[in-house]
Amino acid sequence: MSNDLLEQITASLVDSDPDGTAELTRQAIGAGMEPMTIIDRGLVPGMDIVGEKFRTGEYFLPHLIIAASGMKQSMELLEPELSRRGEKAQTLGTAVIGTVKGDIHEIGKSLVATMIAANGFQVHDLGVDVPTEAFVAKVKETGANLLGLSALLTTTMTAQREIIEALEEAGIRDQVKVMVGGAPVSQEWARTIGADGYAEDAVGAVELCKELVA
Ligand code: B1M
Repeated sequence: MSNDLLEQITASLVDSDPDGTAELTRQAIGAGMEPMTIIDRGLVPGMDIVGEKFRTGEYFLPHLIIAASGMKQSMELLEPELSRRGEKAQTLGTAVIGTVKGDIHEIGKSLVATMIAANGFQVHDLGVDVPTEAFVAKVKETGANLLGLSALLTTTMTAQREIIEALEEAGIRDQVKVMVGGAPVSQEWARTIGADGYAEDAVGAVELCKELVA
């Protein structure tokens, strides 16, 4: 039954039925499923299939936009559930997070932000298409000990390197641990640009953040 629901959630994203995605997510929550199970085994596979169909030319930009709206509606239902599970977490530090300039992919970054917040970080989410200077200014202003940089495009991941260089120029590189992530990003890339860590997904991001500030 629960596997059926997860498969239907995946299919609703692939079939461009965002209201269906939201309704099925509501049903999955009502059935007592864990929010991360719904995300990892229902929603993310759907987004991956849509992305792959876009890559091969079977789907076009409107398909991406509609799928993203389905995922966003579902995330709005799931975020309070994720936060509730982290209610008792202690404060581990202050994190600034955003998607780098030129990049408007929001969903993965917001999921990471929600999960970090649910696990004890005070999070300042700067949104998407964030200029390099805005990251540096927010780290200075908040005294953050963690900076999360999301990039979903091969053309924008280079901004992660730029931001690390800007932190060095501003003399605050030692104050803050830098975590990078996003589909084209890898451990190797993180090492190349001098980031402190790379996380593949939101659960990995939480573990990494805890390690980095330990
Ligand atoms: Co676009 N897009 N998109 N897109 N999009 C991708 C990324 C793409 C892989 C699709 C494809 O071709 N297969 C491709 C990138 C190719 C590349 O560069 N290698 C692509 C492209 C080409 C584009 C445009 C250029 C298309 C065009 O206009 N011709 C354009 C660029 C716009 C821009 O940013 N300037 C574009 C636009 C869009 C939409 C706006 C329509 C929409 C985003 C809407 C929104 O976010 N509000 C969109 C979508 C939805 C996608 C796909 C289908 C799904 C992304 C998503 O939300 N996934 C995507 C294909 C794919 O990824 N399979 C694709 C679900 C989300 C939960 O996962 O974001 O990967 P993800 O986040 C994960 C991990 O990556 C990680 O944890 C998250 C949770 O597990 N993670 C972090 C992410 N950030 C992290 C930060 C961390 C740690 C972990 O620490 C800080």
